[in-house]
Amino acid sequence: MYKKYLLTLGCLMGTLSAATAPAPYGTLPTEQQVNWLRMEWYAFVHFGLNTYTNREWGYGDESPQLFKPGNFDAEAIVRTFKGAGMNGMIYTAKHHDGFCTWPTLSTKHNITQSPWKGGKGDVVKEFANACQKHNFPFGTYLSPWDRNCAEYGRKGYLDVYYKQIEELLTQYGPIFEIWFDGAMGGDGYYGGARQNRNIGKADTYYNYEQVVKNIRKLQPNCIIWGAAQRGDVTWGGSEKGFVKYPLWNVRNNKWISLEGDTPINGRGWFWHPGQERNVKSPEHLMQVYMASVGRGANLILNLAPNRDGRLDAADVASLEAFGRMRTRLLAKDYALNATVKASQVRGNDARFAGSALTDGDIESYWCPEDGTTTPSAEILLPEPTTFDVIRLREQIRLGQRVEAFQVEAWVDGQWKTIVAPGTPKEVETQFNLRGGKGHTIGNQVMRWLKEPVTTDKLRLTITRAKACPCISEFSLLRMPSAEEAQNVATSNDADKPLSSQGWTYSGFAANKAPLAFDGKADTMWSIHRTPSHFVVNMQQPAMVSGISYLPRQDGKTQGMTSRYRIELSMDGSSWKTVAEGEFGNLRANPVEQYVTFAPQKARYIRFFSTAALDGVGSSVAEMKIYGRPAKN
Ligand code: FUL
Repeated sequence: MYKKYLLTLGCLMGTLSAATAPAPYGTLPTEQQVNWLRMEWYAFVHFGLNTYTNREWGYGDESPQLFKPGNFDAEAIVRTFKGAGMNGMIYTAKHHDGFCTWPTLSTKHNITQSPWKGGKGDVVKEFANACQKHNFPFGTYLSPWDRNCAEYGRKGYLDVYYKQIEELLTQYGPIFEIWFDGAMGGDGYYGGARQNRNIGKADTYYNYEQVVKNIRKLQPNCIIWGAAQRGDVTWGGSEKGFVKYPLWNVRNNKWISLEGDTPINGRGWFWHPGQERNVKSPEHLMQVYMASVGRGANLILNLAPNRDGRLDAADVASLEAFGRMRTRLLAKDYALNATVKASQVRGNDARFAGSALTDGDIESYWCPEDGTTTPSAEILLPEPTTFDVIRLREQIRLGQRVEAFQVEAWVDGQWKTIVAPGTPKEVETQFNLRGGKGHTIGNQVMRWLKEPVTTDKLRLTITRAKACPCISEFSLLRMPSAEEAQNVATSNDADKPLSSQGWTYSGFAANKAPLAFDGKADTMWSIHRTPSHFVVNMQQPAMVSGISYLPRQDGKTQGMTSRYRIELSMDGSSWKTVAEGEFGNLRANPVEQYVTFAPQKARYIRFFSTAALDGVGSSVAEMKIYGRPAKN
């Protein structure tokens, strides 16, 4: 009785006491870096003159006449990527050979000189448009090294290069990532000089400090790859796709995350005749995934269109089979909703309780008191469960903290170590995948056990950390075979519109708000007022990741919402702004518009129409809210 009383008191104090959140530790990621890490994997597309010359690096003297992809279909390519569950694509707008695949004004060596579409084509635009249409992030690769340009290695080239950066970042909508490759200097055509050119230090020659500043101005959300370590992310260290583990995002006091890169085809980054013999198997791709994403990096996987402008069937088959395996792997977390008994909870505050580990919400986290760096938590499953992959996440917004962890399973009446804590010397390189040790966590780490384990009780112990750990997820997954995954439908989670059944609305002209969610383009929410807003109460919380907006379709532009702000809330009273901006080019092209943001848990969405075309008003013909259902 006394014990029970104490327990109740404890719980009461737990809910009443409001512990302060831990102070951030060390260098933190930017919001853009956090969002980027959550993209996990996306496609690389190498496509240009090398596609026609059977080369990986063009010399710079190739004739633009070679470029004629008769059946190029950017949308088909984007659909393939998206269908496989990829979360974006990056296209080589210019590779080292200097051929610009868009009608740039910076050099004559560009697409207008090719026979494709009578010199009126623009590959960058076709990819960018297809991506926008499918709500698929688009990025670009612009080789700093240019073996065609006569001025390369001299000051004159910089004007050319900066102009190219500016064109790509101002004419093609949002660019989620831009690559500044490290390969540079050496021999090349250089306008006919056919010389060796040495640029000295790339950082100095290209003036990356200034380049980065300019990009931040043009597209503040764009992730910068490379740029002599001045960017946001950098090379994972091998073109096989793996990154080294343990993985620390902070180096030299800067947060720079890693991206593992590899082509799906063993022949190289560009398309080569006969390459169907070299396609990597879905199982191999899973190893790549586990050794990149599974170690806390992102993965960029290259698929090269062929001379026709299409992806090879063999590459696509392997991509899709791997995509199904990945979807199946992530589809079920066997620890979801499991009870958690933590050794310590910060201020006994429910906000920092162990249950955050298994609540499916990547923002909430379990955290002990300051000064406690080796806490543990028992995870109690409702029944014996079999799994072979363990995934952990840290709340990286508070900094990367964990150096080593251990996982034990209760088997045959005793604790058995299934992930042993790593020591700093045991660095994982290559693909030594199964049975790996527990080192860093970061955004996420997946450990693939030597063999499946069956248990109903586990214990997670953080064995070394730089500050009190903030762990947001503990998941148990099961690795499928390619056969098991055969019939799995893949899709991009973030891409599913939530059903509007049962939703209620408030705000301005609330009685008309349902018309924005009725699937009918010819009915709309509208009001003679700017700014204005409506609130959607979804009744159930969801991890919300974006919206789509269809402007009024009746041919009128008056009161057409052209600027927006989106806020989310769990309780309908405290709100967080997740996106604001402009819906561009509506007058000429009032097509469906998409806004995406990092998934966040919300029950209420408040949509503000903050500006309108042609006078006062606010209107929405149709809106969809994207995300996936979440727990209360
Ligand atoms: C390297 C380049 O030299 C390769 O050709 C390829 O583009 C790869 C992704 O990056 O540094």
